[in-house]
Amino acid sequence: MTTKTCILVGAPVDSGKNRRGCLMGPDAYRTAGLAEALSGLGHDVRDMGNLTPAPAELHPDMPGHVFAATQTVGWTATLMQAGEAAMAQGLPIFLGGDHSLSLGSVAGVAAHAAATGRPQFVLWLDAHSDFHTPQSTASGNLHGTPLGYVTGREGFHGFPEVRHPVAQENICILGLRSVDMAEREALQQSDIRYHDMRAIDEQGIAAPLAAFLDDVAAANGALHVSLDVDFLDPSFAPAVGTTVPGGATIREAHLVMEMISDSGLMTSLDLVELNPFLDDRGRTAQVMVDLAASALGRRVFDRPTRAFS
Ligand code: 5AB
Ligand code: MN
Ligand code: MN
Ligand code: MN
Repeated sequence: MTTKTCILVGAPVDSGKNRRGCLMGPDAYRTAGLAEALSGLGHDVRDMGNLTPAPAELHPDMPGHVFAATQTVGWTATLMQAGEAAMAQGLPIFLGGDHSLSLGSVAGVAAHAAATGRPQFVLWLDAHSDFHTPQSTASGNLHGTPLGYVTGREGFHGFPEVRHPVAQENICILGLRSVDMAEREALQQSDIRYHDMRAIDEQGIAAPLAAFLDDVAAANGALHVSLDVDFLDPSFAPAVGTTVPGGATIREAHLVMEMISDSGLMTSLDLVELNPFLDDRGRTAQVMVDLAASALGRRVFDRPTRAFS
């Protein structure tokens, strides 16, 4: 695979839900050796350090049950700008931080794609669909809203305008096993493609992913991959606030990343929802670093293995 310039963008966002700890995520990835793993694969790695949220104000129409909206508005403005700028320099890897960081990261990379005349595609690896609006969320946690925001759903009062919404048909969600009723209705009426864990059990994970990657390639699209820790089964990735049993196995997750790498299509990546406060001797941080390495070319063999004769 070709060598990339990987831009590490530290985004210690912790405002997307009220359980604290995701702010330690960027440093946990650094401690687990993300930069060294990627430079060991031949990539040029630049660590931009950690961002801080822009000052923001609360909009009077933001529903009162929404948690820490002002801070997430500030993060969204910061990340939108940083994401668009980083795309001009290489392949940004957003080190979360909770999933509310993707309101900004995805909107930012989509603005860059629009400026270069390419359609933006998004692969969402998650137990949840994160398609709420501030009105539909019952928990009030904005980490459940990024796909709602970047597709241009209404009700994000006070947030930066989404000038280049991602087309619903350009989004594929894999790993679903916890979808709220309001999201389920909205998703079923949308053109987003989604594959729950039952479909993956029945058909495997490679077929739906290959079909999606073919479409990205045919459209010469830019591909953003958003990896939520809870996509993975909590038995080997416990460091997340929203564990849901029955997630992707370690091999399913690596296969996804290896296929992404083989496709050569990925243009940006989020590593989100890691809560190091809940980890077990760093094992979840290490799994996420290993998965990022697989997405960027790590292989056991550099050619197909031969059968014994
Ligand atoms: B995550 C839930 N749907 O809205 C909600 O971890 C969970 O970024 C959202 O995928 C989980 O609070 C957000 C119940
Ligand atoms: Mn998520
Ligand atoms: Mn999730
Ligand atoms: Mn979560």
